[in-house]
Amino acid sequence: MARLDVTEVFHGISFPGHLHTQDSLQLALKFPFQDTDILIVSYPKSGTTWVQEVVSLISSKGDTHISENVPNWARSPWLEQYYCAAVLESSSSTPRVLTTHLPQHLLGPALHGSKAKVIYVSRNPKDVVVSFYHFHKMANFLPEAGSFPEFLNLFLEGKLSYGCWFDHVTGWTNQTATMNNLYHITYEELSQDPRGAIKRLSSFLQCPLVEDEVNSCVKQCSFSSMKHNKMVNYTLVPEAIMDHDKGSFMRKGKIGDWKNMFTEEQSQHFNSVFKSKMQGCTLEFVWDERDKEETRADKLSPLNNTKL
Ligand code: PPS
Repeated sequence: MARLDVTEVFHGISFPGHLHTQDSLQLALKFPFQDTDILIVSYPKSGTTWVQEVVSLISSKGDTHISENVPNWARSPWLEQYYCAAVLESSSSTPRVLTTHLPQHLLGPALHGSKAKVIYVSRNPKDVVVSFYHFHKMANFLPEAGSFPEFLNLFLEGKLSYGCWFDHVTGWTNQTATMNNLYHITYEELSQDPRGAIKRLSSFLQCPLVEDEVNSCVKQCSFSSMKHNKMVNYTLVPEAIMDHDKGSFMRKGKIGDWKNMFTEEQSQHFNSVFKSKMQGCTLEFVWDERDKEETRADKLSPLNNTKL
């Protein structure tokens, strides 16, 4: 299935036709979740692959065999992508780990009443848009990136593939009050306190780890380790689909890289759009690597107490 130039518009949101069909998207909305399922949910470029890796490692108690031998899309397929059903059929592993970029208003009904464990991953949106911009340059299944100012406007208008970041984050995180099987983890938390973040996630997944197992997870999911791991760095994807001469999937892996792309004016404009779209949202965001020293690990995530 190449369809590199095809875009599927589904409920007003654009999805790359290389990975999605109207049928696969429609099937996702009726996905029969099992109570034992683990679902990783994110807007693109928020740390999806990182959390996939952490969940694999936690589930295997720090054993790196799966991490080193099974591509991430085969161990935690995107449920809206066309190959998901085939992957699930050929795998007998429990719990099943699934991934999705779908917004809450579309996927919520399928999860209603389910005890599946849902992990929502978010990241500072300025870093998301920069990462997404660079990814558009190498991913031949996404539209042309255009200039950064053009791309930034499309992001702020919610017109990029996978829809609006603001709707995605507010839609899912608003559920934390009512869904006790939803856990919110942030890219920044994983970056600043990987050990603590892994321990908290393992406890949410009811898969407690001993110290050596935590050590192994921390090491294996570090940026340098994942950058060189073919099972997660997407170098297994053919050049025609992802052009690795134009960039790396594991690009920088940093907090605050947006400062290398945004002008002061763009940053001010972003802040004002952010303020109006996130009204009433209590999430706090880490905007800068320097916030690291000021941010205490115990202020980070679990559930509603989230500092982004
Ligand atoms: S996707 O396409 O939606 O699945 O992308 P996603 O995995 O959500 O995001 C890719 C960005 O996450 C960074 N990344 C990491 N950063 C730090 N440490 C680790 N271990 C790690 N793994 C992935 C990856 O480098 C992308 O961010 P940028 O800013 O582009 O480097």
